Amino acid sequence: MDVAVPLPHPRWRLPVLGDLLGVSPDHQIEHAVRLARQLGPIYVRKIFNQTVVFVSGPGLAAELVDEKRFAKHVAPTIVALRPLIGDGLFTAYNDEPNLHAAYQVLTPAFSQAAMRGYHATMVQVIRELLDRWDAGAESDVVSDMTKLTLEIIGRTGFGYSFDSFDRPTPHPFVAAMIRSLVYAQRSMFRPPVIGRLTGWRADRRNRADIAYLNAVVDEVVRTRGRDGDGDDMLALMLRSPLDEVNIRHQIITFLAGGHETTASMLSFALHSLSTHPDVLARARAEVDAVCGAGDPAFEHVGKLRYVRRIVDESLRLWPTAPAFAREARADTTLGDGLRLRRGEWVLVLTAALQRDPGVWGVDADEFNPDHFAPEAAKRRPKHAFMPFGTGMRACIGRQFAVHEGVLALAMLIRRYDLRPRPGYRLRVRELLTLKPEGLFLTPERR
Ligand code: MNH
Repeated sequence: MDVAVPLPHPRWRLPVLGDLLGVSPDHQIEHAVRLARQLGPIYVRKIFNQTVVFVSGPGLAAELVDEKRFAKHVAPTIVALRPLIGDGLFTAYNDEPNLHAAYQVLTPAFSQAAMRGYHATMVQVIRELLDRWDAGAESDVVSDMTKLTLEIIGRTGFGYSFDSFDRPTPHPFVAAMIRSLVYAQRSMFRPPVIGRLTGWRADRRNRADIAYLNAVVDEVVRTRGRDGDGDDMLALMLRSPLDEVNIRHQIITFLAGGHETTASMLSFALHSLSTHPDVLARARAEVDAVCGAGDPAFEHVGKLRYVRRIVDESLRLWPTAPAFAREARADTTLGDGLRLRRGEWVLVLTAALQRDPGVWGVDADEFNPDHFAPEAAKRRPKHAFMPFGTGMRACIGRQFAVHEGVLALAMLIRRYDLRPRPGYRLRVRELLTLKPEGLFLTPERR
């Protein structure tokens, strides 16, 4: 990488550790966002021997979304997941043959028609959560949203129930998955040699977790039978030319990617609704007007415009996948001075981009769904909001997550007021994705 104009960087830079000193692996994103505020729309950091460029300005972002010049980069954080999910959709390299084979097979599972097919199952699962919440006990929100979204992806995509609501805490699949995500994340912040010596215990644990995750997947497939019918994600894959190992990778990718980010999104949204009863009241009035008394129908979901703004606003403030990487397709210059050779890459820090006061106004840090009112959206640069990434390899599950999110919020706020714990202040945890920490709400029937 060649910098014509020197880029801003943090003040203390040490050999070996680079700029990493004093930053816990659990607060990398928070730290990166703070640096963006201090240093501006592009800055550079040294992380061990790796130079990473962080971009958070809408002008530079607009260049980076140009698919003729840039493509997804499978960044080190994603490479770290390859022992678990190999050439699955999320972790595949752009030129891997199975990537294109998987698109052919799986794209139909994410069409509007497919969403229509999943709708009744989503409603059914959400009703099971309502049954639990009707008891009126305080909810451990992240735990409950994790049960909800894992159950939804399990049943819609794979015809498989994790019996989530009959368990005190989410299925052990979730714990094993989170441990292996954390392991992958931490493995990046281990100093090269010392890390290898001190990490053997974690390595062993991780091998056991991967074996367990694979066993769960095999159970999901066995439950179906090799030539099972139906047209869910599993059926499409089992009838396809994708090989067994790749199908395994895809199943873990969809079970993990399909629930974790969405659960966090819903948790942040419920937190904001609990602290903004006016927003909740307005959304509830919309749900009453659009859906009437019965279960929301498929067609209703697209009409819940204000609830949709709540989902978008949550993803703006807390993009649960807070960054993505873009690599140069050919030698090029980014902005007015960063020369990138083919294959060199930069990180788009969505978490900072989406709070840029120059774009979002003086209340950029405030929860206000009217940031997504149509007039406001028209005035804003297009690439200031990218919670699902961009281009060819943007999130395939976007419509799925939005449909599920709007539907779940609608059914919850229609029925309950949300009482926060007195004095709770939002704390954000980073476990590959962002999620609220210590969030408890008491649902009260309206
Ligand atoms: Mn999802 C890619 C965010 C829900 C499955 N997802 C991405 C990317 C982002 C993202 C950002 C792009 C990463 C990159 O460029 O490196 N995803 C989200 C968020 C939510 C979400 C914020 C919920 C909210 N994702 C879902 C759901 C599923 C899913 C639900 C599946 C059911 N996501 C994927 C897959 C990819 C992906 C698979 C990889 C797609 C590809 O590379 O072609």
